[in-house]
This record gives sequence, C-alpha cells and structure tokens, in this order.
Amino acid sequence: MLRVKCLRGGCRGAEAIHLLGSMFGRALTGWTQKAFQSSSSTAGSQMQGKVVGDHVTETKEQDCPVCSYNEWDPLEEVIVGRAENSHVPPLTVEVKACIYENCWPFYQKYGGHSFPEDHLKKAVAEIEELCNILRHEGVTVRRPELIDWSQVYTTPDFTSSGMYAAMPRDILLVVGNEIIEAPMAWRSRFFEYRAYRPLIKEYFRKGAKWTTAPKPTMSDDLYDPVTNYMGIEWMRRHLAPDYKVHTISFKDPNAMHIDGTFNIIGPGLGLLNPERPCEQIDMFYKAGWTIVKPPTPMIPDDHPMWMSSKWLSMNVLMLDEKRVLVESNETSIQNMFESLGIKPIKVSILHANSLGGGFHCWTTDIRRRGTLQSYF
Ligand code: ABU
Repeated sequence: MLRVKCLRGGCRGAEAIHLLGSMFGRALTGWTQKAFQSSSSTAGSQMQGKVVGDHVTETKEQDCPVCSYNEWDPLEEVIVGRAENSHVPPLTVEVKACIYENCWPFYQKYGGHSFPEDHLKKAVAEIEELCNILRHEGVTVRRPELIDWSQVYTTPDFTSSGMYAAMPRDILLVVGNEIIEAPMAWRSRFFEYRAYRPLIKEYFRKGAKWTTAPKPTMSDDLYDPVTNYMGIEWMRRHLAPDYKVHTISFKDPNAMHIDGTFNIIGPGLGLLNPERPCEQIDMFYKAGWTIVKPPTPMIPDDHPMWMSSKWLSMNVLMLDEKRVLVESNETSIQNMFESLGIKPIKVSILHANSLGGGFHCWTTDIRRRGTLQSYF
C-alpha cells in the first residue's frame, strides 16, 4: 500500500474519508467503513506549475511546498489548529451520530455558545506549547486564521452557527503535491475552510495542486444513519491510477475518525485499538505488517471528553520513524513506543483533547521528506 495515509472515515467532517462529509456515517451494524489509500506503483518525479505574478513556471515534485506520501517520513512543515473562539455545535442529527450520549446534555446546554472559557484558555496555551515544541524539533509551523465562529449563517438548506478551526486533519488532506479540501459532515463546520484559504492560496501560488472535493448540500433528507460509499468512490476515482483506495471496517458504535482506531506509524507498522477490531486485519498480516495494540488510555475518568473517546492516547503524530509526539501523562503508551525503538516527545494537551482530538487531529502534514513507495 502506498500511501499509508489513513483517510478519516466517520461522521465529524471530512472525517469521512477526508471527504464527502455526509457520505459517511455509522453503519447500522456498528461496523464502520474506513478507507485509506495506497499506491499501486512508485510514481516518478513529476513537474508542477508555479504561479509567479502572471507567469507559470515549473517546479519538481520534491521542490513543491506541499509534498507528503505517508505519515512517518521526516516532518518539515505542519499546520496546527487553533482553539481560539471555539464554539459548541448545536445538537443536531449529524452530531448525535458520533457523540456519546452521556455528552448530549453538554451540547444541550452549550450548543451555539463558546466552549467553557476557562477550559478554552488552557487549551490555547497547550497548543501554543505544542507549536513551540514542534519548532524546537525543527518543524515549520503554520496556523489557520482567527475567525469568529459565533456567527449564525443560513444556506438554502439549513441554518447553523460555526464551530472551530482546531482540527486541520479533518478538512485538509495532502496526497503528494496535492492539497485536498474536504467537506464537513457537520453543518457547524460548513464554512470552516475559510480559516485555511490564505495558507492554501499561498501553497497554490508556490506550485501545489489544490482540489476542493464536492460539498454536500446538508439538507435534512441527505442524513442517514447508515454509512454510504460515495465519498470513498469519489476518492477512488480522483486518485486513480496512481493510488489504490482500500476500504476497511471496524467495530465502533460511535465512529468518528479512524485515528483513534487505526493509526499507521511506520512502514508496515500500525496501531490498532484493541476495543475496535478490524474486519480486514489479515490483509495487513499477509503483507508482513506488524500490528500493535496500544495499552488502555490513562486519562482520568473525570476529565471532560466532549467529542471523543479516551483513545486519543494513540492519536499520535510521528515526527519521523523514530520520534513521536505523545501525551505527557500517558506513560503506558510512552513505554510501548520505547519498546518499539521510538522516542516519545512528551507534550500535554489534555484540555485541547476535550475538543475532540489528539496530536494527529490537531495537525495536518504539509511537507514530509520522502518518496512514494508501495507497502503491499
Ligand atoms: N479523531 C478522534 C477520534 C477519537 C476516537 O476514536 O474517539
């Protein structure tokens, strides 16, 4: 498989396979379809256009500011999300699909309003520290725009307030030199792309390819509790013939994203949530992969997790094959990484976790130094 980039199937946003938001949801059976892509061949160096004023010049694939083929090659540039101004989405049908029922009262109380301010301040400070640590490790950090997410908007199909630009992994997917903007499954995230447009335009001007995947209208009649496959099919056709999209399914009754379920951290090395078995796991074993089941998360039971399970402990970001960003308080998984010969870089983002993401969700890889390979 070549791209061992997992496309985030689920309900929260691009989440769905990083595309076609409302196309994916939860399977009635509790088995959630997820997809990832792999290359069917090793691509040769390609030329990309670069816009300088009115002129288009050509740049080599590896010179493009946007370039990533997997999630473990040395990380050179990353977008880190923002907690500032984050608002709680109204408790609508698509939100209920993936939020644990014990959190619904929180949404009933705060929906359409800011997340609790004290909590947000701590999350903002944690993410600033995360950015400092990434810079210290030699990574260029870029940030989305500050936006007022309280604004209520109306389209011909729905009315909503906004949410945040905290999780760039949900909305932006880099495949080689292409940056794909995914639509969100939640109405509160319909206009989230606006926070990233200045950055995306800058990358485009410097030679990156820029694609916006089709946005669903998000009308009431589009919502269906059963996973559908249109997003996977869009991605399959869009990336063919260089990439092959594989569909895999997991037992997960509140499915949102794949990275708290299955996270590929090295060539032929994956983390699989022991509570969410994978129907197609033999595919990986047959290809000689090592699949590791991480230890139970250590996050305290009374810590608010408004938008995810505790399995954000495995929602890690690889800086390269031998360095990983891990939550400081999660000593069990740190030990696991050390036993795999991977050095944990410890950072605490517990308050930021409450907004629904770990290090993997809070970031999008823009540039990793590496080439396209096949792993199956
Ligand atoms: N992207 C976060 C999903 C975490 C979870 O599976 O709960």
